[in-house]
Amino acid sequence: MERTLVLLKPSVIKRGLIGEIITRFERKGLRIIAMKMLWMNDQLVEEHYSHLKDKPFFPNLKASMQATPVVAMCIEGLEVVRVVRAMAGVTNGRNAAIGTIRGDYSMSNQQNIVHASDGVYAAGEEIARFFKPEEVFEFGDLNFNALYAVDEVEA
Ligand code: IDP
Ligand code: MG
Repeated sequence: MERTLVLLKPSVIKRGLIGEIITRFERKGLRIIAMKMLWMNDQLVEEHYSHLKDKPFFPNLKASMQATPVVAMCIEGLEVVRVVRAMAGVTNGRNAAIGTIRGDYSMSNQQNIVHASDGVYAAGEEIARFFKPEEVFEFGDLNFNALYAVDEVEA
């Protein structure tokens, strides 16, 4: 089953929206298989946003990601990388479709509520960056037959 990394950014923690955002992933039928609160240090922010390190807004982005701890989650589901990106909406909250997380909770390009891995390969790298293998849990099939058709999931 595919996995992705989601971060609830400091704006979520400041605004008291942790439960509300997590609930959206649970209601969709996705499974949280790892979760922790942590303060992102300089190295972690620089690695996580290495594709943006030369952008003029990088110092502001870095400070915003270190304003409070973040909540990191590993989420599992069929095609979960694409599904969670679709749930997040486009980067700028002002442009994100209403009904997406950013569209419903953000008015900002930077303070846009969640990070979500943008591809399966990146997801693997990002999960390993935030979680040790023993912090990611496997716990049986639970309600799989309520979430998926039998021919959608491998035995
Ligand atoms: P994504 O989060 O939608 O994948 P990226 O381009 O990977 O978008 O950018 C990572 C994060 O950097 C964004 O979520 C946002 O917080 C911030 N960011 C991206 N572009 C800008 C910008 O033009 N101004 C300020 N912050 C930005
Ligand atoms: Mg990105």
